Amino acid sequence: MNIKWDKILLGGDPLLVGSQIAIVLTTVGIIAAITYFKKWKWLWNEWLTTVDHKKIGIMYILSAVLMFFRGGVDGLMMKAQTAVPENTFLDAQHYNEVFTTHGVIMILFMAMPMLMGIINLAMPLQIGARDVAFPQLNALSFWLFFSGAMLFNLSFVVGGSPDAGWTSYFPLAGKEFSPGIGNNYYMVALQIAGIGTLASGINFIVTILKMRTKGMTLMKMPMFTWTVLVTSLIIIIAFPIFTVALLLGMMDRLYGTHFFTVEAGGLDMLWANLFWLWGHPEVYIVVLPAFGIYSDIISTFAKKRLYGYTSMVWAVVLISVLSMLVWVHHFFTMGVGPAVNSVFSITTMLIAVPTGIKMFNWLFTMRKGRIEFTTPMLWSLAFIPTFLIGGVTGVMLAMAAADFQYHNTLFLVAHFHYTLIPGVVYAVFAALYYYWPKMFGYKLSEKIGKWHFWLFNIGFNVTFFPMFFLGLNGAVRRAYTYSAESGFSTLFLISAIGSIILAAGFAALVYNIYWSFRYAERNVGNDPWGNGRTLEWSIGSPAPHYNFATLPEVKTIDAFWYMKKEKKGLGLRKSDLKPIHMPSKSWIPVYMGAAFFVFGFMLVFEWHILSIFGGLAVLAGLVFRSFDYNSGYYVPVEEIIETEKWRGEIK
Ligand code: HEM
Ligand SMILES: [Cu+2]
Repeated sequence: MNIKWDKILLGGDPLLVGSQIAIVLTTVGIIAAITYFKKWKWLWNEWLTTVDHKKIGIMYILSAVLMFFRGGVDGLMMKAQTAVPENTFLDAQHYNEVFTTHGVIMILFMAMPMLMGIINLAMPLQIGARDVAFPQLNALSFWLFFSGAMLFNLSFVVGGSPDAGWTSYFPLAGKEFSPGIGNNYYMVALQIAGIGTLASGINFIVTILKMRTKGMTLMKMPMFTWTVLVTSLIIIIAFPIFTVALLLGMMDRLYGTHFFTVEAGGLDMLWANLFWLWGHPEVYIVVLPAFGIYSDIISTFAKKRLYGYTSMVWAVVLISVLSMLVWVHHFFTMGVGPAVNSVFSITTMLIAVPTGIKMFNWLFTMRKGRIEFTTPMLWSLAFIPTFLIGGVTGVMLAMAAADFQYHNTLFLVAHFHYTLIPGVVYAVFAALYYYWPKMFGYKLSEKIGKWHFWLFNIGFNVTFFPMFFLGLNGAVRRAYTYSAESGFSTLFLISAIGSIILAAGFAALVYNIYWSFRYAERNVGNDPWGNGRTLEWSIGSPAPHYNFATLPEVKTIDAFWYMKKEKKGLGLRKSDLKPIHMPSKSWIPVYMGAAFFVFGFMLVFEWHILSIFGGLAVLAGLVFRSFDYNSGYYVPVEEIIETEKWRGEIK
C-alpha cells in the first residue's frame, strides 16, 4: 500500500470540501428519490441492463450533457481567472488541474459520447436494421465509457486531479515530476474508456457492413452512415495506439518501468509521437460524424439531394487517410528538423483540399434550395463560416516555420476551439434538435432553441475570437495569469464576458429540455420535420423498440423521400408481419463497468494486492459471459400491431 488514507479525501480547501459534501448529498438525494418513487426496478430493467441501441444512445447523450456541464464549468473557471491581470481566484496548481480535466473531459467524455450517442441512435435506423451487430457488446462499450468517466471525475474530490495537460506529456507526467496520484487517474481511466470505444468501432463496422436492409448498397447509404463507417475504421486503427501508450505510461508510474522516462533508456518523445498518432486521428473521429450530420440536415432543410454525394464519400475517405499522416505538426518546434517538418507541413495542408470539397458541396446543396430555417438548419448554417475560420487558421499553423511563432500560444487554443466547437458541438446540437422527436416523441421548442442558438453563437465568437489576437501578441497557453503591463487585459476581459454569454446559451438548452418535456406537443408523427429523406423517418416517433415492423426495401439514396414521392403509403399488411427476434437484456455489461471501476480505483491508488482482486472481478464477468446461452426473444405480432396503430388500420 503506497498511498495512505489521508491522501484519499482531500481536506482543507473549502471548494473541495464543499464539492465533496455536495456530491454526497446529491447521491443520497438521487437514491432517496428513486426509492421513494419505487423506480429501482424500472431503472434496472429498462435502462441499466438494456441492450437497445436507442436507449444506450440516450444514456450516452445524457452522460455527455452532464460532462459538458462539468467541462464547461472548468472552462468558465479559467475564463474567470484570466478575466483580469494577476487574479488570485485560481493558483497555478489549480489552473493546471482545471485545463487538464477540461481538455480531457471535453474531448473524451463529452464530444466522443455525444457522437457515440447520436450514432447509436440514428445509424441502425438509417440502414434499416433492428439493432447493432453485437447489442451486448454495445452496452459494454457504454458502461466502460461511463466507468472511465466516473473514475476520471472522481479525481476532483478523491486523491487529486491530473495536472499535466490533456496531452499528458512525459517526463512531466511521470512519477519523477508528478509524484501525486492525479496522473494515475489519467492513465487508468482513459484506458478503460478506450477499450469501450474500440469495441464500438468494431461493432459499428460490422453493423454497417452486414446489417443493411435489402437494396441498400454502400453507395446508397445516407451520408451520416458513411461517415460513421469511416470514423469507425479510424477508431480501430488509432485507439489501440493510445490504449497501449497509456498502458506503458501506467507501467512507468505504477511499476517503475522506463518507457518514457528521461533516465534508464526511456524516450519521452516516444509518448509525444504515440499520443499524437492517436490524437490527430481522434479529432477526425469526432469531426467526421459531425460532417455526416450536417450533410443530412442541410439536404433535408434545403429540400434537395446532397450535392456531389460520391465526391463527399471520397473526401471523407481521403481525410481519414491523411489524418494518420500529419501527427508531427503538433511538435514542429521539438527538434525533428526542417526535412521532416516540411513533409508534415505539406500533408497537413493537403487536408484542406477534401475539406474544401465538402464545403463547396454543402453550399451547392443549398443553391436554389427552398431553405427552411429550423434550429437544426441554423446550427448547420453557422457551422460553415465559423469552421472556415478554424480551418484557415489551421493552414496558418501548418506552416512549420511560422508555427514557431504560434506554438503554445492562445492562437492555437482559439484555432482548435474554432474547429471543435462549430465542427462538433454545433453538430451535436443540430442532431439533438433533429432527432429529439425520434428519441422521445416530441420536438424541442424551436423558440427557445433560437435563444440557445444565438446566445451560444455570439458567446462563442466573443470568447474565442479575441484569443487569436492575444496569441499573436504573445499570450501563452496554460499560463494562469499575466501582468497588467502586458497589455492583454482588455482582450482577456472581452473573452471572459463572451464565456458568460456562452454559458447562458447552454442554460437555454437545459431550460428547453425541461420546457419541452413538460409542454411540447406530443404525437408528432413519423416524419416530424415533414421533409425526412432517410429511413429513420419512416417509423414511429419515438421509434418502437424493434425499429422496423417489416424491413424496408431501398432503391435509391434518400430512400424515404422517394417512397413519399411515389406515394407508397406507410400502411402495413397483417400478412407481412412476423414475430421479430430481439436480443435479451443483460446484467453483465453494467457489472463489467462496476468491476472495471473498482479495478481502476485500486490501480489509481497503487494498492497492488487489492488491484489483483479487482482484476479477478473483471475476469469473473468474462467467465459469466461465456456461459450465457440466452439467445433472445420474439416480439409477438399482436404487440407489433398494437404499436403500429398510428399508421391506421392494419388489415
Ligand atoms: C464551452 C466553452 C469552453 C470554454 C469557455 C473553453 C475555454 C478554454 C480555456 C480557457 C482553455 C485553456 C487556455 C489555456 O491554455 O490557458 C481551454 C483549453 C482546452 N479546451 Fe476548451 N473551452 C470550451 C469548450 C471546449 C470544447 C467543447 C472542447 C472540445 C470538444 C474544448 C477542448 C479544449 C482542450 C483540448 C483544451 C486544451 C487543454 C490543455 O491545454 O491541456 N474546449 N478551453
Ligand atoms: Cu493534428
